[in-house]
Amino acid sequence: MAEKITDRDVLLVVDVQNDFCPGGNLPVPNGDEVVPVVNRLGSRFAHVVLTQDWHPQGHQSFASSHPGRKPFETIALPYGDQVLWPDHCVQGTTGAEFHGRLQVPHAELVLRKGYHRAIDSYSAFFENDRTTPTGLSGYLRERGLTRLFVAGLAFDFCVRYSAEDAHRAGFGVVVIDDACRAIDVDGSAAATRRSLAELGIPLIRADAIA
Ligand code: VGL
Ligand code: ZN
Repeated sequence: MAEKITDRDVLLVVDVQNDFCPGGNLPVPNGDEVVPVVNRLGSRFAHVVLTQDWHPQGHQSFASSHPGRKPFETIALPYGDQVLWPDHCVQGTTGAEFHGRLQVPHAELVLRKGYHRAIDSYSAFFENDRTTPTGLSGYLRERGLTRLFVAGLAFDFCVRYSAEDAHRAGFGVVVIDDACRAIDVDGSAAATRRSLAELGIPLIRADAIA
């Protein structure tokens, strides 16, 4: 079934940044392969929003902020369990810049997230405490944008949490499978597929968008 793009739809391009691509500090396997797919898709949407992971140095989600801990271990923080990451997407660094071949000049909003030192933010809507909003739902509602097509990195973290929060906030949501790549920590990619299915969030291919 083909999904037809309307003027109330927005393409949400999640974290297509150097650090999440091969050669970066937290490379998502084949992360750069989403770039041409996103570029083609982007040109077909009137409305595009980009998110940018944007951490201060010494961010709590960095393993380096927790002596004796290593990347990809999980620790308990006041707001819940947190996977520890290599330092990545530090504000103002090359790693935090969008991939050099990403071409969506008409994107209307760049939403930065993860800038509070003590809270990570996977979702474009809420930080990982699940209560601090980013402002995105207000932005979308004020602009009359009602359905999100979600693409980018990483499928099993920021794409997943953004899609699920959008759904819970009452927006229509579609995830574009071949426009995403996963990190896959401890089965997180399969868990994401199960969770999206349980919530009834469709996972479609880019060529199913008319
Ligand atoms: C992400 C881990 C840490 C993501 C961001 O964009 O999926 N993952 N920060
Ligand atoms: Zn991050």
